[in-house]
Amino acid sequence: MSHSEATVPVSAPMAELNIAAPDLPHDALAESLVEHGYVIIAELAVALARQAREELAPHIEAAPRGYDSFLGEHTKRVGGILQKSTAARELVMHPTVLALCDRTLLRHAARYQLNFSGIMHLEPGAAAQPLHCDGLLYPFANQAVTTLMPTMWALSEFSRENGGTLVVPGSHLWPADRRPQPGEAVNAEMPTGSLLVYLSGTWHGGGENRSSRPRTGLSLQYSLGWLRQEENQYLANPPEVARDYSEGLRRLIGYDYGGPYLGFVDGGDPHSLFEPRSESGGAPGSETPAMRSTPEIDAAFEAIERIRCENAPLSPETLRRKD
Ligand SMILES: O=C(O)CCC(=O)C(=O)O
Repeated sequence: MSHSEATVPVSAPMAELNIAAPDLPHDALAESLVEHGYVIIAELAVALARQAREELAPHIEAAPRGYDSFLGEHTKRVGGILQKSTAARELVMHPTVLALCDRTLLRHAARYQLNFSGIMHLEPGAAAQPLHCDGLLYPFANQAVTTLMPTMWALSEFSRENGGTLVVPGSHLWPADRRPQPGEAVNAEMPTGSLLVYLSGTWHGGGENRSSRPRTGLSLQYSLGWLRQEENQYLANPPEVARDYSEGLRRLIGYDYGGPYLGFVDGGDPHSLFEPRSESGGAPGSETPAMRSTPEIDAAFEAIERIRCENAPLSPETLRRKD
């Protein structure tokens, strides 16, 4: 979330949305995302979305409402989702989502990580949220470098009436001083189990819930590995909790290097916390606990050298280049 906001635009009437089928090849999905600034993937994980909604229901019930127009006086928010829902642990590692992270975030970092996990539950009467770009959390004058890939899972139906997320198509390529105007935003309309994916530079916000039922979204956001995470994943998922997660999930939430050397523990891979210690005290396979050069770090440095030359907006053409 970012507080650098624009006044609320009225959404465009009957706009045509950028909706993709769940079996569209990942390259085509990624190209569509960077071309439009968002893509809706229809019914990507319906059963998991229903399970997550059920697992999270008591937490939503107990959550307080927001206290300002950004957090929403009729909006309930729940964080630390991975501890609370086993289905969310699968959604966060969904292969289609990770394939999109690979294609977008690895252009500007050697690793990516989970940045944020949160329920955004809009009750009837919720007003539209001021539009904003999530990338404005960071002090770049413009949004040329894609720092985040936010996603929103529809845990209920999303519609124009119930406050389906407002997105402004193409706004990820706007100059820094351009602000959305009335009619430029469209509501992400999608059935339960669908996924809205957008970019750090895409203007968006919660819609107005004019219906008689709540709208429930699960926001899972991914960021470049060299950035500070918005939600503190180590406190949300301390080692004694993360121990029960898969290795891939532990690494995704940050028990891993964020880039060459970034985040080391005792000079080594932070994931070694979860691995049996060798007699020398280091993780199996390492020379000593203070070892600082591994093939992984070398590979990350190589990636950084390439990435340094590419600080430009993503486009379908840059994604097609495989170098
Ligand atoms: O609820 C939504 O649809 C989006 C909310 C959002 O963008 C935020 O709270 O930062």
